[in-house]
This record gives sequence, C-alpha cells and structure tokens, in this order.
Amino acid sequence: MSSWRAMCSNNSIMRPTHLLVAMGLAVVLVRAQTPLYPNYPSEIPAKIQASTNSFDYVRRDVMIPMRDGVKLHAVVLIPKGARNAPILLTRTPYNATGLTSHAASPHLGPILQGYDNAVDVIVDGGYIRVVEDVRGKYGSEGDYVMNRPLSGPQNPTPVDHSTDTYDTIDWLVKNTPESNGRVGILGISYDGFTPLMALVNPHPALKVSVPMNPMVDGWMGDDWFHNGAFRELGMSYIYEQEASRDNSERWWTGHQDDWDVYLEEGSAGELGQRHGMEQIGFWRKILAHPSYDAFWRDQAMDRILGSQPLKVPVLLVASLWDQEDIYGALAVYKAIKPKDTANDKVFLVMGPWFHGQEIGDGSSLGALKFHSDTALYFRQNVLRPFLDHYLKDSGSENVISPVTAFETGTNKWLKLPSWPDGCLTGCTIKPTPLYLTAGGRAGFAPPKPGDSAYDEYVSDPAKPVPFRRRPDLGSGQTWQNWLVSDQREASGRTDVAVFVSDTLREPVKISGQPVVNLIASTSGTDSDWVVKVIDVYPDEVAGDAEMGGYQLMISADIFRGRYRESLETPKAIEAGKPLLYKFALPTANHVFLAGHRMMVQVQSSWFPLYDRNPQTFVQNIFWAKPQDYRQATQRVFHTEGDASFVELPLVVQ
Ligand code: PG9
Repeated sequence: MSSWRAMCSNNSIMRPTHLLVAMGLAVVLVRAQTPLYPNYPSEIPAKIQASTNSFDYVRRDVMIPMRDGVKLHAVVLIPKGARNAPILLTRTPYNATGLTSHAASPHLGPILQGYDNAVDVIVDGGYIRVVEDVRGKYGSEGDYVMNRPLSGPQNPTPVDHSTDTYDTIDWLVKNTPESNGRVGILGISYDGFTPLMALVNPHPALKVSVPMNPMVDGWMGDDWFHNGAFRELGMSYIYEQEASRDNSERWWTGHQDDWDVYLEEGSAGELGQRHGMEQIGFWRKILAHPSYDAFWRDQAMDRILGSQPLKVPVLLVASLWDQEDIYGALAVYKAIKPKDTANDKVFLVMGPWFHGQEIGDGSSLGALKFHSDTALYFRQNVLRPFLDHYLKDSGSENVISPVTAFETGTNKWLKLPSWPDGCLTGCTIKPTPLYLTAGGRAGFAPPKPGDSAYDEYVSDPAKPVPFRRRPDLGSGQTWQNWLVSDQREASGRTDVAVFVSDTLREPVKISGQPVVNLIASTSGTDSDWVVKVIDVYPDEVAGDAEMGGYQLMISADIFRGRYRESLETPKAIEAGKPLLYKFALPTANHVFLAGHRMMVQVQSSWFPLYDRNPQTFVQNIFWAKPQDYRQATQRVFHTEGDASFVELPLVVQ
C-alpha cells in the first residue's frame, strides 16, 4: 500500500482516473517485456561521421566563449596541410553555416562560392576562413540587437561587436595551430559594419580590416533612411531578421506588385501594425526615432571611428551605384583619413558596382558594359595584394595606392594619392554650379533677368513617382540594378521637373559629391525633394543600341523637407514660400563625354522604396492618417536672386 500512497500523495482516496492510469502502466510494463513485433532498427545512424579524407579542407564547428559567458558559433575552414596560414574572419547575422555550405563539395572553392566570400582571394591565397554568427543569430547564443551599438548610452551591457571580435580573435589565434597568428576581418554590408566595429580597441592580432559597402549611418544615407525619408522596402528585412533567430519567419504580402502593398496600407506605421511588427524590438526603435537624434548619432560609425586612434590598416570598398549602403564607406573615409598622417593606414577603392558586386562579375551593371571585369581587377590587383602584404609571413610589398577609383564614362581605373582627386597630376576640383534655368534648361550660366521665375509640377501622394518600373515584383527583381535604370520613364511624367543642358562639346568630369542647392516652394506644409544628376547619352550609340538616348543616373538622393533647418527637430514648411534645400548627393567619379547632355530631374516621391510624404506636416510621418496625404503644387525657382543649382565637383586642369 505504501507505494500506492506515494503515487497519490496529496489524496488518500484513489480516484477512478488514477486507477485507469495505473492499469495502463501495468499493460505497458507487460508489453515492454514481451515485444509484439520483431525488432526492425532505423537505417539512420544516431550521428553520421562524414568521411572527409578526400576533402581539400578541414571543417571545425566551434563555440567560442565571450567575456560574459555567451558562446558564439563559428565555422573554421582550414586548407588541408596549412601551416602558418593567416586567418580571414567574417562576423555575420546571415548564417555562418549557410555561408560556408554553398555546395556539397570536397573542395573549399565551391562551398565558399557565394555571398560574402571573395572566394578566389581566399582559396588561391591559402587563407584559413572563419565565419562567425553574431550574438543572438543562428548558432550563436545571446541576445540579438540590430547593428548592436557600442557599450555606452545606446547599449547598457559591457559587450558589443568590438568586444566580441576581440574575444573571437583571441580564441582563434590560441586555438588554431595551423595559423600564423595574424587575422584580417572583411565582409560586405552588415558584414562590412562588423569590420568597422573591430577597429574599436582592436586585438593586437588584428592586422587588417576590409569593410566593403559597410552600413555606417542608418539615418543619413544607408539602409533605413536617407536624409530623413524612410526606406519602406526595408521593412521586410527588419521583420525577417528579427522575427526569429534563424530568419525562418517570412514577410508576407497578398499582392503581386509591391506598389499595391505600400500604397494600400497608407503609412509605414500602419503597414507595420498589420504585420504585428510592434513585437519586434528594432521596429519599435525605428518608430520612436524618425529624426536624427542621439539614438542615430551615437551609433554612426564614421563619428565613432573619427574619435578613435587609428591602429589597424583599413581598406574601404565603395560601390558607385550601391542601392543599399551608398553613404557609409566614403563617410568613414572622410572621418578617418585626416588621422592617417603617414598615409599608410587608410585605403579606398571605388568601383562601378551594385552593393557587393565586387566579389562577383563586374563586367557590366544593368545596361552598362565596362569591357573588362572590374570586380576581378579589384580582387587581383587590390584586395589580394593588400591582404597578402599585411597578413602573410612573407610580407610581400604593398603595391596598392591610397585610392583606386574607377572612372565611369571613360571606363578606366585611376590610382590616386587621395580622394577626391580627379587625376594624377595638375588638376584641381572646382565646385561649379550647374544651374536649373527657365525652359527646362541646365547649364553653367546663371538665370538671366526676365526669365520665368519657376517651373512647377503637382505632386500627388495617391500617384507617387515609382523608383523602378512597375509591376514591382519585390525586392529581388531589378533591385541590384535599379540605380542605373533608364530615367526616361520619369522624365516623361508631369510630376517630374526636368532640366537638360546643350550637347557637350568637351567632356565634363566630376569627382566627389554634388551638392544640391534647391530653391523650392510647396503649397503643402511638408515635402520630399528628390534630385537626380543624369548623363543623357546621344540618341544613337555605335555598337550599343540599348544605350541610345539612355538617361543614366550618376548621383541622386532624397531629402525630407521637414529637416531643412534641423535634422533633429522637424518643422513645418511655410506653404508657398521659396526656401533653400541644401544637401549632398552620393559620390561620383564620372566623365560626361562629348556628345552627351547633362540632366537634372526634381520630383517629390520615389515610391515605394521611400515612404510617401503626406505633404501635410504631422508630428511623426509613421502615423500619418489617410486624410493627411494631399496633393501639393511644387515650384522650382530659377531667378537671379533665387537660383536653383547643383554644385558639381568639376575636375579642371
Ligand atoms: N544592407 C544590408 C543591411 C546592413 C545593415 C543593416 C541592415 C541591412 C546588408 O546587405 O547586409
């Protein structure tokens, strides 16, 4: 009886349910003793031991302890037989296992052939490849925070990407007997942001950092906002990145054309709400910080690195048509180059690429053909020699120049001492206004007395200007190439103001950032201004029919008018008043060839990449209501006193 008592310890009376359970148990016990069926074991082993003798690499899956006890997952790939080999590290939120399993192959090349791996450089260079999941993603323990800021006002913990990189490198050099103790860190985009973080209190074994297309400032001009205009297409990324540790939760839409998704839902806040995005920590932060406040300033990597000592050589890689992070690499260059007094620590490459194209095929971009593989050139002539010089024991000569810049238009590489610097010797950069004048003309001559005062168009939030041709089939379709897409479609619209120059008799070269000086008014109380500098090709191009009459964007961006006076404190625009909107456009290094024309387009939406400005001032555009979205009459002024122009960084001899 005592055992029955124990089974019903909180009740001295045996209930019928208890009796049934007890009887069932007895039956199970009897069955266990006399199996009803013959044993038929599973054919799947408890754990297969892969037979890797024929492989040309050794793979180790490791958990690396951080200073707070959290362990991060890394894949270490060692060329078989390697000794004294340097390590190339990438730290990623994009799945270390996935990035090192692009193929089922016994060879290192195929398994690395894909996103984030400059595979020819890694494999031919005999490097040990390490890819680590950042804290909180995929195989790593800990908490995930988007672009986890440095420990400090925006991060109350003592751990960040700087400490995690330090601890990772410390462990790797002590636990990889095949290595020579030298580590380089490299990666693209988010994985280009982590090499920047590695420069804060760097580990002594870190010998070089290569941030490619790095995310630097999410508000000024990289992934989340550009000059205050929200990049609505990024919502699906935020959702998938933070809805689960392994990105298994997928963003959903019930539409074929993305245009309809974003137009129907009204504001981005409303769209987020319908997707349950308030559950997602980073989305709540975006909603709370639409302006350039301390949240954004404190984590801007150019500001951070500008205040750090420069200890490790850095090769910054920028794409001239980067559809995601066009701002970051050059902003960091500007911030840290002045510290490089010996001119031996900060290097820059600029190529004619989309985001990350430098590790793929760089022979063309959309309709543009470069007549050589520009990405291969970068890998063979810049990246590989740079890494070999700093990481290999042989210490080959550093043959790369401080700046390696592709000149678009003429399609050639330039080796330059610094940036901006338009040519090797004897030329200077002269900021020169390209005026927008009456009759849709653009030119170096200012407006004349008696010219009409302005051009105008009606901007209708119900019919915004598409950033790419519809149907917009989601972020995969034409996403990589959209910055080089033909702008003829836009120049034919009544809600785009177009200014075009005479046909050029001589080539015109620009190197640096054009600066918009737009004098404009709106009949609303808030407004976006998109300004695009365009190279108009001759109507017929010999040997390249597709480029005949092509309107190629060279540099373009958006500015949210409410931030005209302060990026931190938005203010309503005075309706009908001509006001100055001044902002810098992305860097260009371009020659407008003789026979081409220069064009500037001005419009007030770029949808659905950017959310629509309701054109009525509201405190937070994320929560604009349907009735706030109103048509507005926009005027671009071109009088002597109120001259609109784009200041071009003209290269003159
Ligand atoms: N541009 C992407 C990104 C970087 C940082 C934050 C969010 C997104 C990327 O390609 O990684």
